[in-house]
Amino acid sequence: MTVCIAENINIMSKTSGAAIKEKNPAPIQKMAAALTENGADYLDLNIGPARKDGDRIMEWLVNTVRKFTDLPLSLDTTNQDAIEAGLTANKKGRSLINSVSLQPERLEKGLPMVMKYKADVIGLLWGKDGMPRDANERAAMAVDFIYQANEAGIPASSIWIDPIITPICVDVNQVTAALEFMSMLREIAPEAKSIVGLSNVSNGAPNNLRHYLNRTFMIMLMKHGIYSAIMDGFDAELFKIVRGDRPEYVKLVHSIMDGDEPDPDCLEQAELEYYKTTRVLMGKVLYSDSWLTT
Ligand code: THG
Repeated sequence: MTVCIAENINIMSKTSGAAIKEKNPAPIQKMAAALTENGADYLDLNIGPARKDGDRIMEWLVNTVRKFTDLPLSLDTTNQDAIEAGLTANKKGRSLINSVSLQPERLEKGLPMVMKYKADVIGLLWGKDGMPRDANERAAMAVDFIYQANEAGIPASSIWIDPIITPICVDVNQVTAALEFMSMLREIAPEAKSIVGLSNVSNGAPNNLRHYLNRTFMIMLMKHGIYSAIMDGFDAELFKIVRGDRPEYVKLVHSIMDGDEPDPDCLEQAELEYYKTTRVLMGKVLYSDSWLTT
């Protein structure tokens, strides 16, 4: 069962983002309680780059949610001082550092923090030259990250590899490459965990259609044994999929991935939506905002 990390407490979000900026605890605490109730396994606390006062913002945010949930926290920022402030504030709870990339200065500062605070770490496959171009580059970077982390004393089981998911409307080949890499990771490093930012795949798609892409992509990742996903913690249907309550759709999507070509005329409405969306995410049909209706 996939570990669900709620993405919703987030500097970009209308409600929680404004509350973080104003240091207004009530909306965030309400959200933390609701996400916990919904069954989230972790809360991602995303304060963005937070170049100014990042440490104080993260410390405040950790203390704010801590009063309302016992869930482990994913500390999401590129500001490493803010990560450390979050780790310190969350000393009694479990923390996941989101994230350490393969850029040398990130590794140098990030890996010792993992050891010092006995945290887990997301290994973001972003290197000196930016994003990996295909599945093989992702594999090489994953091996490199795990090797360097092991050298620093971090066991593979504390490493969560993130292949970087990018929007389907930008480049379907990057989506299929990330999926292909997922199937490779289990062989390269069976003990390492995996993680994706699920909603990235639907960034740029019309808001009312995003969940079709997110849910279908989740099922596709499950075929390759995805360990965890940063996802919309308010999407009840997505939780049902992840918790094993939608076996019929999982079976359908996985069979299409295996090469089955069901007759669309024999599918009911929900099945048809999964069918069309799977074909788009596999690159069999070109993405357009009207992919569900054409
Ligand atoms: N990998 C890792 N960390 C990550 C990502 C990743 N952190 C950030 C991101 N990607 C995952 N989190 C989000 C959070 C929100 C959205 C997408 C991904 C999102 N939000 C709506 C939007 O921007 O339109 C707005 C929501 C709102 O207003 O509440 O799409 O890949 N390691």
